Amino acid sequence: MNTANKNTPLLITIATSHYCEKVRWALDSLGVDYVEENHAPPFHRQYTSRYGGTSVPVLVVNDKAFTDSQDILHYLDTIAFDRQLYPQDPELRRQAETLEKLFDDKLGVATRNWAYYYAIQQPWTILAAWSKGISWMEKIKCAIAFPVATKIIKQKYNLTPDGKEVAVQDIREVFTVVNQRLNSGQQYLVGNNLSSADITFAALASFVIRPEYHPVYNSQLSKLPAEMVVVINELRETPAGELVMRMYREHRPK
Ligand SMILES: N[C@@H](CCC(=O)N[C@@H](CS)C(=O)NCC(=O)O)C(=O)O
Repeated sequence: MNTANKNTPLLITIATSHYCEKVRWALDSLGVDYVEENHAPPFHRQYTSRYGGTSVPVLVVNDKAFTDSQDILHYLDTIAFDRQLYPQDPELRRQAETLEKLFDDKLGVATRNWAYYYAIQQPWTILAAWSKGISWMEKIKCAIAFPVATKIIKQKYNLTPDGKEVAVQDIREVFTVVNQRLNSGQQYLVGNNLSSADITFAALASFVIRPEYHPVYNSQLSKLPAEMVVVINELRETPAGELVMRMYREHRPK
């Protein structure tokens, strides 16, 4: 629950959401103080709708609210002093924003659908994930609504074997784009510094890489279904997968 004073930015999240991890990482990397308020789907909507949003993350700062992760990063970049999320050079900035959009629109959707496809087959896992950080009252409501909520999510995200195959295909396509950008040994996706593109890629790919130092997910694969482990191991071996692991190791503040 929000206990900070009213000037402290409030980040409304579902704890396990990778779009929320993207914004959390940006806030942490800029050293911005904030309070995170976790909710479970579909109850998050009760809180996001107050600010005109449907999905999480939502960032509320004084009388302003930002309801999309890229808008949040743009805003944070305007208040940052010594570090930037976007390159100063206009052409590099354009490249970072274009990559971020591709990751938001294609990679984040695909990795979520892929991870949900397996998680939904283990109801206790998903209930535990949704319950992270939420109040006792919401935990009870979440348990009661769980059968209906999972049914809705199955339909909304097309959590079928075919839907999962489409998701894997989309993930591989985005990884190919990233592998091509890294083919001359670049350390970062754009220019010579960490940018929104690296943070977004690493956060949104974290379901399929399971890097060490992730604040929510464990990097151990032993409890995951064998089919997931095959894909994770394949992607970890790629330059893009190595980038995700290195970004978490070197740039994800505790
Ligand atoms: N384009 C949005 C996507 C955010 C998004 O899809 N969030 C998911 C969590 S992973 C969500 O809130 N899903 C529940 C819903 O849409 O009601 C962003 O970048 O902020």
